[in-house]
Order: sequence, then structure tokens, then C-alpha cells
Amino acid sequence: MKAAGTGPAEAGPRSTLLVDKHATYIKSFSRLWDTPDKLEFVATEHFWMSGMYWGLSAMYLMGRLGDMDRDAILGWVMRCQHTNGGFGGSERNDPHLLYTLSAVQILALYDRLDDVDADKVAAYVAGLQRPDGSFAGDAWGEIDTRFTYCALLCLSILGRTAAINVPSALDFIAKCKNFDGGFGCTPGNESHAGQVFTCIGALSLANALHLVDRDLFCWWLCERQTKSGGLNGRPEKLQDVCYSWWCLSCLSILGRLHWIDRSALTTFILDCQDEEDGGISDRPDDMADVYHTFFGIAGLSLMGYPNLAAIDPTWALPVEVVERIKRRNEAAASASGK
Ligand code: GRG
Repeated sequence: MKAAGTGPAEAGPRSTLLVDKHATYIKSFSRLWDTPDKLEFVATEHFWMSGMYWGLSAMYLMGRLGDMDRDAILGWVMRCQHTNGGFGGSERNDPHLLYTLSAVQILALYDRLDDVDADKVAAYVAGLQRPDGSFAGDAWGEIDTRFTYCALLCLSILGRTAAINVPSALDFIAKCKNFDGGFGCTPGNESHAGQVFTCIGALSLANALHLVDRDLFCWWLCERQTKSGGLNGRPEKLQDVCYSWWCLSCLSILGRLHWIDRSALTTFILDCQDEEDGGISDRPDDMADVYHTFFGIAGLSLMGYPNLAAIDPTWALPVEVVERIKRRNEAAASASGK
């Protein structure tokens, strides 16, 4: 727990990023599958794969990936794969597109993409595309622009985008665009900063950013900054550290990062740190978690915070990892003569 009444970040122990504290905090979650008796772990078991991606990515950005138990983690990831090629959030969960992406991202972070049969994973992803171009998250059929991004990113990492109908996926995203320049989860749904990230990310991956009304949309994104310095996800809602990623990544992709007050946002994120036990929370003095820890650090990375590795706003992976993936895919394409 944090001491009550801790002052603003400029004045106290939260004035800088507490790398050692956050690394110790994240490391404590590195063997989630060995903690079957802890309520908080059982309750989150269905999304451990994403939790692992958040934790490992945060560690990478802080230069601390080496602190994690790589072989145990990679073994666990592969145990979560199903015979249809998809990955579950844990060994006991059904396959889902989001956790398949998280698993592939983890393999990319460790430069172990060769461990997976890319054609098999691609067939699983392609099987979730619907005739209107949209994607379902899993066999149960929920449609959401989140899953379009998951599909495009997963296949981009694996060098297999040819397995899906990309133009039709883009048509579906275009139908989700709203009067404010933002995007929702399906046509007619309200713009939300999380959804806009997935749509801008998908358009960026497919080189289709011409479909964005840049100035209108970036204005909507800037309006997300509240007096606290933090960003919210839609009008009249509370600021939350995670929007430092969902909004900033879009501004970065669209070349408008300078449109918000980066100094105020940095102070807000740092003030959400738990200076005793490590980790970052949604708002100052709330309980920290791995999700907000990663997205807070990722937001700081986008703003060029000192001594953090750079993160790619489209791929949601460290820039160095993305460069390695692109080299790998180019080499594979030239070897096959494509
Ligand atoms: C690889 C980075 C990465 C992402 C994968 C799953 C996914 C693709 C993206 C999720 C995008 C999304 C919808 C994020 C929003 C999450 C969030 C904070 C939802 C909260 O919604 P509300 O309505 O909160 O509870 P507000 O802030 O509007 O009150």
C-alpha cells in the first residue's frame, strides 16, 4: 500500500520511473501457472497470456527482460496452444484470437518465432474472418474491431497476411468510423480510445491511413487530456493511465504526439506508481496491476522517457523487435521468391 497523501510526482519519490521496484513487481508474476491457490490469480487465469505479454514487454522496455524465467515461460506458452493452431489465455482455456496474438508477441520478444508452425496459426486466424471482412474473437462469434487488429498484427508478425482478405477487413473498419473521426467496435458504436487504437493500428499495418480524417480525429484524441494531465477514453469519463497508450499510440502513428501536454501526462503517469511495492495503477493511489504498469511505461516510452527502449506504436512491441521481425519476414520472402 502507498502512504496516504503523497504529494505530486515532482516533489516526492514518484518523481522518476522506479525501474527496480517495477521489475521486482512484474517478476513476482512470472510463474502464474504455479500459483493455483491464489484467488487473484485464479480469477484472472483466462487472460494470463496477455498478462505475460504486458509484463514481458514492460521488462523489455526497462532493459530487464533477462530477469524473467525465459525457458519456463516459453514452455508454458507452447502448452497453451491447441490443435487448431490457436492459443488459450492459459492451459485450461479455449483458444482465442487475442491470446493467440499475445502468444505470438511473446515468441517475438524472445526471438523464438521458429517455435511455432506459422501456417497452422495463420489458418486458425483466417478461419475467424467473416464474409463482411470482420473478425470474430473465437468460435463463439463475438465481432469487434479489436479482433481485426489482433488478426492483422498476428499475421504481420508471422509474415502471413496473405492468408486473410485484407481489403475486406479494411472495408469493415471504414464502416466503423464515426462523425467525430473516431471508431467503435462495430458499425454505429460510439468512438472509444481503446477501439480507435485497434482501428488505427490495423489501418497502419495495412498501409491504409488515408482512410483517417487526421485533423478531426487527432483533435478528438487531444480532447481526451483532462486537467489532471491524464487522458480519458471518451468524453466525460475519468482519466486512466492505460489511455496513455491507447491515445498516444494513435497520435504517434499520425505524427501529432506534440498536440498534447506531454509533460503533464508524464507527471500523471509517474504519480500513479506504487513507490513501495512497485507497479502502476489507473489513477494515483489506486491498486497497481500489470496492465496499467505496461501501458504506463509504454506511454512514457512513446514520449521518449530517458533510458526506456522505444516502443513501436503500431505493433505494440519494442522497435528493435519489430525491426528483427521485418528482417526475418523479408529474408523468408526473398528465399521463397515472393
Ligand atoms: C497488443 C496492445 C495490444 C492490444 C491488443 C485487445 C486489444 C488488442 C485492444 C483493446 C482495446 C480496448 C478496447 C481498450 C480499452 C480497455 C478499457 C480501459 C476499457 C474500459 O472501458 P470502460 O467503458 O471505461 O469501462 P471508460 O474509461 O470509458 O469509463
